[in-house]
Amino acid sequence: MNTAHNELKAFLFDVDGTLSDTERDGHRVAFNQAFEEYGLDWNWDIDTYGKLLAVTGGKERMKYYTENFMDKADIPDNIDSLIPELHQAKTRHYTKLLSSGAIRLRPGVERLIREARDRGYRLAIATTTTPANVTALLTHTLGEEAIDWFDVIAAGDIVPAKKPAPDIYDYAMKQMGLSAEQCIAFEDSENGIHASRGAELCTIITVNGYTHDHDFTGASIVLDQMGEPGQAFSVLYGDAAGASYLDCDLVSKLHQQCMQS
Ligand code: XBP
Ligand code: MG
Repeated sequence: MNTAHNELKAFLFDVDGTLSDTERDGHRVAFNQAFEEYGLDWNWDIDTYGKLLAVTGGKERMKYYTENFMDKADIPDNIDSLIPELHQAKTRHYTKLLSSGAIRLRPGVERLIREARDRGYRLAIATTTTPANVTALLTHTLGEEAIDWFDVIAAGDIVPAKKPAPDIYDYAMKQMGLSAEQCIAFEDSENGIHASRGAELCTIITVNGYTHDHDFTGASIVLDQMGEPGQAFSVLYGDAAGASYLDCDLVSKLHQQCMQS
């Protein structure tokens, strides 16, 4: 039974991999465009990028690449000043890609967000990516007005410790004046669920091509997608109570179960 203290009030969404499959054909492509612009012969193929996703944050990912995938002798001397420059270029390429409309939302995301709004749930974003990327994605998929649907867009360097640290979720909840019991998180990756569970949030997972083998211990449910009427999700872990797509009723049921466990 819900009390005011643990009544579900807000949906907190991760962005990359959860709202949209941005990594392989979005961020990866933009990184490679930035490398080319700067005359570097670095090229992140699809498999290599999967390994690099172990580290969240674009600047952090580039540093990790130089330290773990390159010969020391090949690392440019000015790497510490080069990475922020490369990252600015990458953000420019990425937001341009989004403005072309090439990156869409995953199935069920727009429907769930609209239903949540209609039913009075509050919305927030908790992501590692740069704020400009979130704005561009929301604007080019849901429209300009969608930015205002979210109480908080917690993103990028606003907290120093990125996912898997829980800080970005803690920040978003603090801004909203809500406790973890009053929120539920939507994630797609192991780093993501570490962050959300670390912030004591019940968590719904939708996996993608890069994350289907991740460890999602602690998830309320693991799905292949949110699904739509007529486009059923597959349940990889958990109990969907007979539903074939994720709607607010199922989110609320999963939250209640999680509160009782
Ligand atoms: C997202 C990320 C980000 C993006 C790149 O992780 O790891 O680093 O790939 O974004 P999550 P920036 O979905 O767990 O938040 O280049 O803007 O940092
Ligand atoms: Mg993610």
